[in-house]
Amino acid sequence: MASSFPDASALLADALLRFGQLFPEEPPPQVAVCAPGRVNLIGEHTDYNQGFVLPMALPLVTVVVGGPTSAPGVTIVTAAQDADEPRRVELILTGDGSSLSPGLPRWANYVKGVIQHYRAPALPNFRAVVTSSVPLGGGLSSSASLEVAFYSFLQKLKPDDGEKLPKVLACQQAEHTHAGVPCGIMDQFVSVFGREGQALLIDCRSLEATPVPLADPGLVILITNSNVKHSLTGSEYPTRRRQCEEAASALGRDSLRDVTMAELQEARERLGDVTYRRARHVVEEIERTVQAAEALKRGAYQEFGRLMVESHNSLRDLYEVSCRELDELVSAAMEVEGVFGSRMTGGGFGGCTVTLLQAHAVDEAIRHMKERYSGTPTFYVTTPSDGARGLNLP
Ligand code: GAF
Repeated sequence: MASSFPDASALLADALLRFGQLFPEEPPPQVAVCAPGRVNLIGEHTDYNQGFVLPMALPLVTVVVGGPTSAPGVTIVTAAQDADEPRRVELILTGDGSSLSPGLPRWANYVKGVIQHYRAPALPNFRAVVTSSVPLGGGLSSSASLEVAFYSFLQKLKPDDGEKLPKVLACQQAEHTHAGVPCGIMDQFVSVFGREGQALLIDCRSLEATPVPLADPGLVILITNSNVKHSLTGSEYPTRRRQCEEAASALGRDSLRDVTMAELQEARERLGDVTYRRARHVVEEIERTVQAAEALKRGAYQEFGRLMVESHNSLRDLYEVSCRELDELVSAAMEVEGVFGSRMTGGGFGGCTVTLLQAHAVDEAIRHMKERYSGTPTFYVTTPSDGARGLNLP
């Protein structure tokens, strides 16, 4: 059986209850917002190379409730599972801004970063409670969902111009400056712009997105959490990014988006084996992503699935960001009849796989993956969902 997870209204009810218990002196929350995590269907490690990605927003969301206060300072409490301690932080918005510097607990860094990069200054003091159904460190962008949800919360407290792209960029900046991850634009983008029933083909150079309909009742998008925790703050993600930049610069280009396989082959010796393999993954993955989006538009699921598996193999062998557990889950999924394709999703080194399959094959796929996997997986049957939004208060 796939896991059931609370929807946005169940999370909202929980957050409101907690708010009342934590802040009995305050009036009930006047603001409630949510922002989704994402799963990337294909186009991995291409966003910071100005390439294409094809993610969709998830029904797994982070919810923030709260409101302005006449009391001093800002207090934020998280009820998100697995958040590190302490779960309550107090911040001072006036003065030298030192309380917004990154530190511990780690979950609060995303919030501090967003406050720092929020584009309408002079926020009022506030109280807020955060809760989430996006698994932390599961490769489903729990961090982007927290950043975008919190930014959306601030927009309700002290409105900015409401423009969506600057919001995406500010949240990405928050991740760079406060979480120390030099991430691309994909996660924050789809958490803001995601649409129900659609994946988004995002051109990470022009920042234009083309919706790709994905609402076939005969088709299921199954996410499997390996429950191997991933952390992108280690050296691997920045190292991959640097290797790509070195490859592009050795070829006289701004990014690998403009490099062809013929050019790469020709420069192979000059680049050295590791840099060549990293760049080859990116150049081929960009092309695969465009082809996959076309295939999805045509309903050519077999072709899409084949490209997913090629993507996984490339991430495993050329980019070297997979791990034994993810490989096991992908192999197991591909043994089940009715499965079109499966691959690791997100930054890698643990986290989740995404599998595209016929609806009738879901139970068997879950059973088989459980049996074949050496760890304890969690399964989510998901559908493409809306991006950040306000929630109605009761
Ligand atoms: C992480 C990053 F945050 C994204 O920007 C992207 O690079 C992804 O890893 C890999 O495709 O989620």
